[in-house]
Amino acid sequence: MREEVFVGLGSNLGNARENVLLAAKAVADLPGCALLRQSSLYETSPQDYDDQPWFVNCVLMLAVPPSAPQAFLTQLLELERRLGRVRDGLPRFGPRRIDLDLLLFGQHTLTTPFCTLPHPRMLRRAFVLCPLAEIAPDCLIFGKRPDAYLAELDWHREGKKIFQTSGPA
Ligand code: PH2
Ligand code: MG
Ligand code: MG
Repeated sequence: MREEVFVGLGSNLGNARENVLLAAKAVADLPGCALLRQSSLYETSPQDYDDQPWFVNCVLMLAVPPSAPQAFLTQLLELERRLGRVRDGLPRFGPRRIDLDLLLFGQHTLTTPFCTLPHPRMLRRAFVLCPLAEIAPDCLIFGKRPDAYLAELDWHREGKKIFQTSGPA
């Protein structure tokens, strides 16, 4: 039995496309992980902190050996550091070289200071829901598909560009 896991990737510092592709490969290469699907890369308007460059975002679907979600998240955060993520002194929701967010870990729901599942902001972010709908249109989050959540948001897309009015963080 392996867990079906979704990871969101984002970058808006340096060569954002290259950062996301490199990170996707590094996540897929984690011990025991198998990459099942990788979404397209999307250019996305910044959310929650407006004064920063557009992001490149994508979502991965992986099969992961059974473990605690917290242990997998710890591996993702370690990868962020290896790939040059710096957190000190930078604003929350601000620019970053690479961001790896654990979106869904099987059917686990969890609310702890370190790890909340499903990811607490994913359901109001078109830059997560749109790539998720591309690779897993039938996945259910609290009983609803990604498209149902997208229909509740003020957003639009032009090809692989996603525009969303930034709401409250
Ligand atoms: N990540 C954030 C804050 N805002 N906006 C976009 N478009 N893409 C992101 O990945 C993103 C964001 C904090 O993690
Ligand atoms: Mg994030
Ligand atoms: Mg993050």
